[in-house]
Amino acid sequence: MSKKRAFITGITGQDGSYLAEFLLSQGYEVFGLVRRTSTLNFERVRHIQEQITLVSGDMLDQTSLTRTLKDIQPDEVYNLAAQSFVQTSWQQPVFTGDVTALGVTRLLDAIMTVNPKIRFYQASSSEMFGKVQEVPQKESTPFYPRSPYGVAKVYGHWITVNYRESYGLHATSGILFNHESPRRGLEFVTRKVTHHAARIKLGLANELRIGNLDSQRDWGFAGDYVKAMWLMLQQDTPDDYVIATGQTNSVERLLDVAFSCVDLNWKNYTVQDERFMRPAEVDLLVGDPSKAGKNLGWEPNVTFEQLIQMMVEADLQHLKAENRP
Ligand code: NDP
Ligand code: GDR
Repeated sequence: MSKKRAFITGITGQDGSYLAEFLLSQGYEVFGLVRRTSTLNFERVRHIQEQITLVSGDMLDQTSLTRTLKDIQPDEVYNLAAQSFVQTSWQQPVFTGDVTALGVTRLLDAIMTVNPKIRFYQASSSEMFGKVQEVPQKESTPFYPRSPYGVAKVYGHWITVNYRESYGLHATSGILFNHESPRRGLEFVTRKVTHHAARIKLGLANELRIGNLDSQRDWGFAGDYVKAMWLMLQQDTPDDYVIATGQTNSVERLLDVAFSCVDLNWKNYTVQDERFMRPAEVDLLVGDPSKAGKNLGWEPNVTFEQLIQMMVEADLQHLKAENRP
């Protein structure tokens, strides 16, 4: 029997790299979309580059998406590409809408043109709940996005549902709460904190400038969450699922846990800085993953404390290797 083929947009990102590893372990042939850049940014997939095929294209370019699907003829498409940093979405609202919202329609349309039997996963986000209308948030909770990014993701969610209902596509929206890892971008708060805790411990920095300490997030491990994406596409009937741990922690607690890992008190090193405050904040997110537990048999394996410890240890190791004389 020939191998199943998966196409991943956003393969060079945090989730793309974990999903590619997972699909390879399931025996898939894995293809990924990459943007042309003057300097290569394949660090997260370098260790598997020989086992995957990277194809050039862009979520802004319809032709590249349709042509790629025609060439590859995938069974499953995972749309992880996005301008994914909430803060940047206020500086680049139109670009964020183009990639993160309209990009979804471009890809769905390419599927319609090439083969409507292709199964489709859309990377939706807990940021759609924004100013939350109920606690915890579940699939039926109304959306109230609080940033251009959140608004773009609401569009991506509904266009996925719309193509499913209009054309009968096997299209699924996974509403994932924050998930992190040692491969998380340095601009996101967990990695920023673990990286700085490690730098300060090693004497490479002496302060961490940070924004709102009170916001609360439901943080899980990216390696656990990519499995849920795959499980969703293995179901006979497409549906939408919340993926979360069900636990929430504040940024202040994140600081506590990360700095404790290196035996330091965060209060001695942290400075609050207006530049990291947002025009509108999402104060509290906590998801109810019970539908995913029941229908997909999915549950998270890594706790918040284990996750932060894993990230601090990885940062210490990287920094020691980088700074070895
Ligand atoms: P990253 O920011 O790490 O990765 C984003 C990926 O999208 C990168 O590979 C990036 O490529 C690619 N990309 C951006 N713009 C384009 C474009 N115009 N054309 C083609 N590719 C593009 O995000 P994550 O891995 O953390 O998240 C994956 C997806 O899941 C995103 O859609 C995100 O919004 C969503 N999500 C993430 C959550 C999280 O907590 N991590 C939670 C809920 C949803 P390049 O490397 O070239 O920049
Ligand atoms: P988020 O993640 O906006 O939830 O989006 P981020 O880590 O950027 O912020 C989480 C919370 O921490 C507060 N915060 C800071 N954030 C950053 N980045 N830097 C700081 O210095 C800082 N200080 C406090 C923020 O205000 C916020 O409340 C992530 C992304 O991965 C999205 O793509 C995804 O959809 C959602 O998670 C679910």
